[in-house]
Amino acid sequence: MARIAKSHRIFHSSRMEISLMMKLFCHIVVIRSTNRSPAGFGDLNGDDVVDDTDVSMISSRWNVCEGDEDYDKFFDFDEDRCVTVIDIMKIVNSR
Ligand SMILES: [Ca+2]
Ligand SMILES: [Ca+2]
Repeated sequence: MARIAKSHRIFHSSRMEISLMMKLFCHIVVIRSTNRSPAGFGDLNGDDVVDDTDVSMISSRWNVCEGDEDYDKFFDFDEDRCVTVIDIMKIVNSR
């Protein structure tokens, strides 16, 4: 019984992750179609636009957590000590 409950949780978690990734993908498509965005919070490289470069900068650090070699607190906007899809979505949504 516990094994079934555990596998259900994993399946449910995977479905949530897929849903979040689909939302991220849709936002990236929108960014690519507009190509440029006004600068603001999401301008990670300071070039006065929020674009694919900024999204790529944070996406390359996806699932990097405190203690990992590539962890940089700069990209951990919700300060949960990991760069997750939530941090990435903040950049995607800041365009
Ligand atoms: Ca930028
Ligand atoms: Ca985070």
